[in-house]
Amino acid sequence: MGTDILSKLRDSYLNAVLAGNSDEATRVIDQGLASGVIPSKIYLDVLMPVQVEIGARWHRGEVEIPQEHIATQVTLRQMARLKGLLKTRLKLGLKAVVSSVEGDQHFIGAQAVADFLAVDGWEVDFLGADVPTDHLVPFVKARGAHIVCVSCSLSSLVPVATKLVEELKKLNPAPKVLIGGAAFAVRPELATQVAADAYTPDPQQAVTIARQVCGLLNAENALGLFLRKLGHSVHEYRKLRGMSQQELAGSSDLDRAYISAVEHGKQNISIGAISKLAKALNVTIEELLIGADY
Ligand code: B12
Repeated sequence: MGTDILSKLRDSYLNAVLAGNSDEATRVIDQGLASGVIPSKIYLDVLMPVQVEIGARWHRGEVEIPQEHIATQVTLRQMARLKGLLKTRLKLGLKAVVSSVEGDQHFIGAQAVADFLAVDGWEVDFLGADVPTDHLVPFVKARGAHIVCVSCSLSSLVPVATKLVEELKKLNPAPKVLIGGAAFAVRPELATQVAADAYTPDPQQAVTIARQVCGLLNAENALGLFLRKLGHSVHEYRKLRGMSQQELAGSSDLDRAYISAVEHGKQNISIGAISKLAKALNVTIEELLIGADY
C-alpha cells in the first residue's frame, strides 16, 4: 500500500511540476504528508525520482529547457520545505563540505546530501555546482571540514573527481571523503577509481556512512561528544539563569573549577553531579542532556 501511495504521489507530482504549477506541487506534497508519508520518504522517493524523470525527458527531447528549469526550481522549493519539516538532531560539532566537481552543472543530488547531513546535526557548507578544485581544496582546509561529500554526475568528470580526492587527501589533517552522483549510479565500478573513503548512491545512507567514517560511533569519540554537548548545555542554561560559575558552584554544592571543566566538556561527570547541576539550574536531567538551544 505504501508503494501504491508513493507511486500515485510521484505521478501527481510529476504532472504538477511538468505544468510548472508550484501551488499544485505543494498541494500534492501536503496530500502525501496528510496520508502519513514521512517527509524524508517524500523527499527521497517522490522528489528525487521525479527530478530524474524530468531530466530524462529533457534528455530525450520531450521536455523543453525552460520547462525542466521551472520544474527544478519548484522541486528545490519543495526540498527546502520538506527539510524544514524534518526534525533536526542535536548539533554534532562536526563540519561537512558538500560540492559538485569542477565542470559539473548538476547539483540537486549534492543538495539532497547537504540537507540530510544538516538534519543529522552536521554543520554543512553546501557549495553547489561546478566548484573549481583549486578553490575547493583551500576552502575545505580553512573550514577544517571533517568530511567532504563530492558529487559527480558525468563519467567524463571522474578524472576530475579523482584528482580532487587526491588533493583533499594531501591536506593535514586530511578530511574523510564520500563520493556519489549519477556518474557512479550508472557505472558503480567507476567509484573504485576514486580513492575516497566510501561511495553510496543514497543521501540518507551517506549520513550513516559519514558518521561511521568520522568515527562518531567509536566509544571514545562518542563520550567526548556527549561531554562537549553536556558542557555546552550547562553553559547555556547557566547564562539563561544569569548565574556566574561561582554562583552555580554554590547552589549545586560543586567546585567552581569542576563546573568550568564540565562546561569545557573535559569532565567525566557522574550522574549524581548532573542531577545536582540540573536542580541548581532549575531544569530536569532530560532537559539538561538535550541542551538549552534546542
Ligand atoms: C537534469 C539534468 C541535467 C541538467 C542539470 C541541472 C540541474 N537541475 O541540476 C542540465 C540541463 C544542466 C544537464 C546538463 C548535462 N547533462 Co545532465 N542530467 C540531468 C538528469 C536528467 C537529472 C539530474 C538530476 O537532477 N537528478 C536528480 C538527482 C536527485 O539525481 P542524482 O544527481 O543522480 O543524485 C542522486 C544520487 O546520485 C545521489 N547523489 C548525488 N550526488 C551525490 C554525492 C554524494 C556524496 C552522495 C553520497 C550521493 C549523491 O543523491 C541523489 C539522490 O537520489 C540526469 C539523469 C539522472 N539519472 O540523474 C542527467 C545526466 C546526469 N546528464 C548527463 C549529461 C550527459 C549531461 C550533459 C553532458 C548533456 C549535454 N550534452 O549537454 C550536460 C552536462 C552539463 C555539465 N557540464 O554538467 C548524463 C551523464 C552521463 C554520464 N554518466 O556521464 C545523465 C546521467 C543523463 C544520461 N543518462 O545521459 N543535465
